[in-house]
Amino acid sequence: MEKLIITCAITGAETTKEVCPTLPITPDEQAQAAFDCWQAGASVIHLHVRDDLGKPSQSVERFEETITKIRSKCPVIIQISTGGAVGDTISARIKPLNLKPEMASLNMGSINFGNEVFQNLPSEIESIAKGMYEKNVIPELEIYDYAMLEYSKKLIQKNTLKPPFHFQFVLGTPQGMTGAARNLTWLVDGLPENCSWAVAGIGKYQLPLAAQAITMGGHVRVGFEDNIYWSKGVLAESNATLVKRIKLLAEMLQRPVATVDEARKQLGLA
Ligand code: KMH
Ligand code: ZN
Repeated sequence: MEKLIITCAITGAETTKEVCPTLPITPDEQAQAAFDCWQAGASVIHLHVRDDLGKPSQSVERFEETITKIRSKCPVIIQISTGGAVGDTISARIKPLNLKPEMASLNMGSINFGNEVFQNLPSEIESIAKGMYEKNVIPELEIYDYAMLEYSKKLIQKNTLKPPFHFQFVLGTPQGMTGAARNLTWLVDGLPENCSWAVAGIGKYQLPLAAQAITMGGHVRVGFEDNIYWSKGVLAESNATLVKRIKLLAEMLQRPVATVDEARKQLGLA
């Protein structure tokens, strides 16, 4: 098995300070959180930013400021979000790609999200992918259900998606596939050859899916974007504590954790 890559999605677009008082939202808070997560064992930071009011934003300037601050503290791989928040226009969502981050998320289909639709039309997906490759940004393919995996494989066949292929299964969103163990097994069985994969379990699914991925050879995403709890009804102190727990779990299961350089190599970024 490859060494375990731990990603932390430190902020997201939906989590609020009201429900999670230690949520990092300013560039300084996010840089400190990224540093703490890196020290705890994370090699990738999945990044959304917020405006001065704490609202989700795709502002290039805010991304630039935050990335510069993270960079000054630690060498983590920064993966920016092109998903943004539900309702953001595609043009707003792709603007931060101009900063040419090492990686960015690429959402492979539409899904109900609360009472709204997180819309990703095929033409939009293909054009975002094209824009990423032009800027040498490696996509992480965000998969919320099996159809999105099948669609990704069609795009691989068409050469619209090019290697390296890294999939992220996001399981347990309210209207998406649940984080039942069999769902992850089924998705992994359907992967194309020569790819890597990770799982982001939402809420109560974060920990069990992480354990499953560690034993199946996948990688793991944790963080306040997906889950704010340490255990039922008990808030996690910080993103870093969630990362640390995965590192401990991996050590107990005898799966070595990747450094940033090792993660970069495994993901084909170098
Ligand atoms: N905020 C969600 C609607 C991504 O980062 O690419 C989408 C999301 C996925 O968070
Ligand atoms: Zn995200």
